[in-house]
Amino acid sequence: MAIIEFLDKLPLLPDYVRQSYPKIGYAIYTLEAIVALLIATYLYLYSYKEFISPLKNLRGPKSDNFLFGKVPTFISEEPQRSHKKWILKYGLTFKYKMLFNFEELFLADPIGLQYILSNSYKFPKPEQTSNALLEMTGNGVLVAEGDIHKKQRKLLNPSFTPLNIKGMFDIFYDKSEQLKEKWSSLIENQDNDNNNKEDSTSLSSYGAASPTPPKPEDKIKGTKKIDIMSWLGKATLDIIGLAGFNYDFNALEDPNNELALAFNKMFSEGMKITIPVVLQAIFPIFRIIPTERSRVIQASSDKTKEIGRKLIEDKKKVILAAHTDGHLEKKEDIGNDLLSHLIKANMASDLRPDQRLTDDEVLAQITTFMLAGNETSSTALTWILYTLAQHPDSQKQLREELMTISEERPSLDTLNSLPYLDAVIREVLRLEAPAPHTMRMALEDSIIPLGKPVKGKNGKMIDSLKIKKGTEIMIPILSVNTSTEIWGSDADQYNPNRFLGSNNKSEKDGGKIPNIPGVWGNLLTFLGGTRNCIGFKFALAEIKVMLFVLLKSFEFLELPSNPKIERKSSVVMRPRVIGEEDAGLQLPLLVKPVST
Ligand code: HEM
Ligand SMILES: *[C@@H]1O[C@H](CO)[C@@H](O)[C@H](O)[C@H]1NC(C)=O
Ligand SMILES: *[C@@H]1O[C@H](CO)[C@@H](O)[C@H](O)[C@H]1NC(C)=O
Ligand SMILES: CC(=O)N[C@H]1CO[C@H](CO)[C@@H](O)[C@@H]1O
Repeated sequence: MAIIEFLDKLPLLPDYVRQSYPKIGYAIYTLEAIVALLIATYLYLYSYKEFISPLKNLRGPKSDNFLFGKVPTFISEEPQRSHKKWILKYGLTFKYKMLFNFEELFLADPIGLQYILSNSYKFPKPEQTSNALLEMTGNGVLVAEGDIHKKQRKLLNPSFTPLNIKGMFDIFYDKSEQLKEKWSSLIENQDNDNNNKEDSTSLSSYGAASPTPPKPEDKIKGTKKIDIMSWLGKATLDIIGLAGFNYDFNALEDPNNELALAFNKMFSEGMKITIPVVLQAIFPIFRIIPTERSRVIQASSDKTKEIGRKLIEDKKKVILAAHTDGHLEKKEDIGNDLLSHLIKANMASDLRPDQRLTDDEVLAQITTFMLAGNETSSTALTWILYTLAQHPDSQKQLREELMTISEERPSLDTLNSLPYLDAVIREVLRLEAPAPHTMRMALEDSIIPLGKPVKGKNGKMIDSLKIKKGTEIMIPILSVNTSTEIWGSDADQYNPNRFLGSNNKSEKDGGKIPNIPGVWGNLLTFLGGTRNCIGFKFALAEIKVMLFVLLKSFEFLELPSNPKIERKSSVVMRPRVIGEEDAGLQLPLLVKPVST
């Protein structure tokens, strides 16, 4: 039973499989024989693949074992930490193995990345990634490839113009102010600390300040321990709902919104990695077997679609009504949300039928906005406030800059004219990129140019890399953001001044900001090239408004009990308190009204 014992040690094996061994009985022995044969074949192919790999000459860390490659290492420590070690050892480009010996190319080389990102249709997302996304969002702009993507991007781009983003400003302010009111009343109302002890995950604690009560030393008069992450998440969900498709989740008040519940269920189920999921990813034939996961996803996605279709129908009616009156161009008539702009663009009379999106494609954009625009923004804001709590001087300097603005609701242009606000956001998004990495796959054999050649196994320098069709490429957004090879010796340090006037830039670099092929601020945070983040100006505007409102009202301090925060990386990288894992993802800070 050696193999079974081995399987038993696998972290991924669900309990119900373990419990069913005795029942399976002698069939196991037959199975063992088959498995042994498979392993022999596998080992043979393993050495064969190794032998013919065009990446043969590229160096990289040794596998942890022949079945799982480097996966155990990535499970046991933050991948960024391993990446960093290996960059020091092998340079910006190397390879390692993942599950079942699949080779992955690690590419942090700016020139190489530039090449991949500007030829994005030749380097699509790997099939497992796009299948998982397809299941959740449908064929929206995050998933579509080639001409379909081009068509969608073209129709969506006008939704994100600065003019249209300005039209969403009231939503940003309304929700930021609503959040501010919530926090103010939590701080005033100190008595409810004991109410949220019972069950941290139940809906009854939905409006609680934090999932775990404050320790005695964290109870300081006039302040409150607040889990900023969940609260910011409610605000960003409300914002993407209203600004995205004129739908009020009202998450700041209401835990029971049906669309939010359906989507959350779909998302958490979709992100689970279980044996059937892994098998289905590797052997597509297994996809015909229905799993609990696909059932849950299907049910939630039906619900999501039903609500989305209704939104689209209503919107179309409004537009058609306005159109017969000859008012189509008047934007008051159709609403200022992303979906309205899209539907309007899609109904324009000068489009050929093949240039239009189908109703299903329009629908897919709604779920795409929910997926791409909620957690990313809330995570970004969470890390920004956390970093400011760790750097009180920087927080003070930023607050002083914001206080120079006397208007209650300054415009986008006014907010964009504040250099320190911009520098702080850039610096935190550099160090804490909400999406820490992404994957691509070569659609055909390709040659990738390298800006910083790396030494091959044969001792010669490699300045361009031949890769085979199907090679998977890891784009380590965060490691590029924080590589000392790229940013200089203070790459790990929070130093917003590196983005400011010449006196204040990173000394080691002599004030030089490196040339990274990102769409924004020389950072890869929003990626770059033809498939950059379409929402990046939206996100920055939203973040600036929220910070403006919140920092003028509150001071953010680390808790005196000084809990250790760790980073959990799935699709986005989010915080958790060590020792309070049961409470889920959270980031508690001490929030204190600004004394005036
Ligand atoms: C700080 C917040 C955000 C960050 C860090 C971020 C980051 C990213 C990244 C890294 C990608 C590339 C993903 C990949 O191709 O592998 C991306 C794509 C995308 N983002 Fe964002 N995003 C943010 C906010 C938003 C918001 C608010 C929206 C919508 C309103 C949005 C919509 C999208 C869409 C639709 C794509 C797919 C674009 C395409 O493939 O053509 N994002 N984002
Ligand atoms: C939105 O983001 C927040 C915070 O990250 C998360 O708790 C919430 O479940 C998300 N909601 C949806 C519907 O995606
Ligand atoms: C440079 O940094 C210092 C303190 O870090 C600050 O007082 C000063 O205003 C900054 N200069 C510029 C040009 O932003
Ligand atoms: C969030 C995160 O993983 N940050 C890392 C950024 O990179 C530096 C150095 O490369 C690490 O020290 C941080 O932990």
